[in-house]
Amino acid sequence: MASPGALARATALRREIERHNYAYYVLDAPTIPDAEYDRLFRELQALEAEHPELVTPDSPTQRVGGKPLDGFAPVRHAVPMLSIRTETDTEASGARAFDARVRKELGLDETDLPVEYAAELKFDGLAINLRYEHGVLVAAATRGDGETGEDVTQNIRTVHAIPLRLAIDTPPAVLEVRGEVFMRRDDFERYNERQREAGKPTLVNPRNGAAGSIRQLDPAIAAQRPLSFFAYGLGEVQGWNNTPATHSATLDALAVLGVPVCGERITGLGATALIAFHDDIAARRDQLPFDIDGVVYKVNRFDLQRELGFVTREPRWAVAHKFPAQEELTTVLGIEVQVGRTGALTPVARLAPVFVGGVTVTNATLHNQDEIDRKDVRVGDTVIVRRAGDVIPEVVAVMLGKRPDPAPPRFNILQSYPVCPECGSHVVRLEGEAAARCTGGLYCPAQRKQALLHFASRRAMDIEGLGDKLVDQLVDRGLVRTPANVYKLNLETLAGLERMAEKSAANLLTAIETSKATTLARFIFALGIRNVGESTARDLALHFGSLDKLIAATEADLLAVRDVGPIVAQSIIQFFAEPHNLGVVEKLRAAGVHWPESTGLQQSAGILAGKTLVLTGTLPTLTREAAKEKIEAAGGKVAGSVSKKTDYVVAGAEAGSKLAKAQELGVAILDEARLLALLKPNNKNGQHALDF
Ligand code: 5U1
Repeated sequence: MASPGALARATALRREIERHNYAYYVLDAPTIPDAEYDRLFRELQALEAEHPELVTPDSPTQRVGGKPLDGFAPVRHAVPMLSIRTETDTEASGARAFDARVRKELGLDETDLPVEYAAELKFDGLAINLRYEHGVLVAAATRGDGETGEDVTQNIRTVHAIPLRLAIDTPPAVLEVRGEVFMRRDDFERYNERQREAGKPTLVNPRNGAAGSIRQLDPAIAAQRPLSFFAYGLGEVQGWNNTPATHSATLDALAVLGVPVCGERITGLGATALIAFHDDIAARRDQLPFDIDGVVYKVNRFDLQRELGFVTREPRWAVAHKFPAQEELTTVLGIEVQVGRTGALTPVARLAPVFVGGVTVTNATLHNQDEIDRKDVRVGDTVIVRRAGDVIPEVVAVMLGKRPDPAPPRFNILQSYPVCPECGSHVVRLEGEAAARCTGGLYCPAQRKQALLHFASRRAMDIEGLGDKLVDQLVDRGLVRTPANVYKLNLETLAGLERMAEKSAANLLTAIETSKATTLARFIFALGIRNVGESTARDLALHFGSLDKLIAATEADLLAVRDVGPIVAQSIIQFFAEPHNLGVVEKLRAAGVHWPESTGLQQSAGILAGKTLVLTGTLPTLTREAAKEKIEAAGGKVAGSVSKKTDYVVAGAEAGSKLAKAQELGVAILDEARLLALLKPNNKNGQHALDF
């Protein structure tokens, strides 16, 4: 038997955890760190494990999901769960028609005042009835046929936004709350991302995510799905003091009880208020954190609702005013690719025209090969296509049951597009990358603007004044096709461009001229080879010393360069394997772009291979970092302390105990000049400092 202290502690923990739950899941404003929440939760779990008699149905520990079920038990609703009439006219006239019907039924004419309405969102999820007895959630059921639903209490308990106990000291004997369980878009995306990473099945859309989770026989699975809830009405009510007289006041009262209620709602007079709400929400629909398929208008006063009554299972006092659907069915006529600014090939489904999200859609993105494989999209398939606002339409899922027989072949980007449809360069897919890419870099028209901007950027060829507005004009007017054309620009051409005064044109020409004298590292970086950033370009320049050596390098040669791995090596090889890219490089050289070349480090590469050096004291010109870089580039290793294994100690001013130790052990000692001489490229035969 639990002590009064244990009981009090369990009660206090429950209250506190539910308070944090409400702040986190309903208000979206966490009040304590996750670790602290976990600590409270674990304390309650431990208490309940020790004293099982302390477990209550409203304990937060009951949210984790119990045993799998064989099926859902039928539940007869105490008050039928009605459906709502849908106004299919998505224009303002839809709201006017509803107002006109209500006024007619209430016997109002033009001389009477406008009717007061409550307007709210039509959530895209699953309708649920929550039954609270004496403030505790005792049952939850789906709508079913309106008379009888399914008992989904176990799964509903896992929805953290739904209170297990109402926040009221003297609760009604019975309070049934009706509303919608749904999944926020960000939760849906995050969930799917995690599933993809784990190689597990993803959810088709947030609505299916919500409905599928609640109708999941294993509550433990439902518990992993991030669901939300908003209330929009009542079922059976017994013993509720001060029952509100209007719909809007009811929702306000539910919010006070801790039940989530959506803030996007208004009360207003007549059709004008309804139309304003409809248009406002339609304009912001895509910015809402969850999907809706329209708005709902309700006569606000309950006495008028009662007067209006029902037709079959639909009340006369409410209507759902739909927005254009965001998902429709259509067929895939073909699959093509679009080449993006970075050379990525995005597969696009060509669709039989379909009206969705307010426009006619004929194309939808398929993202990449992995997505095509995951959804198994094939030409001829019937697919669900989705368009939400400005978002590019996408193929959500294939209706496999409607696949033609015999089944069309799978689509493979590399097989269908071995070369880029824009420039004819080879298409490759590098290991670890989702996208297939065109290797045409500098030459590919689709990548032209991006390639030019990168080429001219400060850390590349540093052509001041060649920014995006100018690049747009130069490329759009066909004046520049590749970076080599930049060196052919003249004053007359430039001065003819928009917003280009003669002075700016002259400055740009000077910048172009100055950029011709560059370094090999900058030039390599400017080429925009995939995976070759500034520091890799520097390493490559240092290692090879000349562009021709880099162009001729094999994979093994490239792998010998510091920090170059197989992916970078492949990118470089593929870039120079493309004759178009070599052509541009040659034209740049012919235009006068030049840099000092050297024999590179690769001849002396390994001059310090296997050698361990220790740096001590202050060197006259080199920083410690610079000295370390040079030693490592020559294959040497820099250690922190001197031992018998040390090959050289490089000593500068105020060298201390390390120098003494080197002398004691007879380790060779170098100064900076000797180190540099050792590392010089013309120290061809690898003469070591000891031989000086
Ligand atoms: N917001 C909201 N959604 N919704 C759906 N209110 C609302 N009311 C409904 C339904 C089916 O039905 C009542 C009008 C009975």
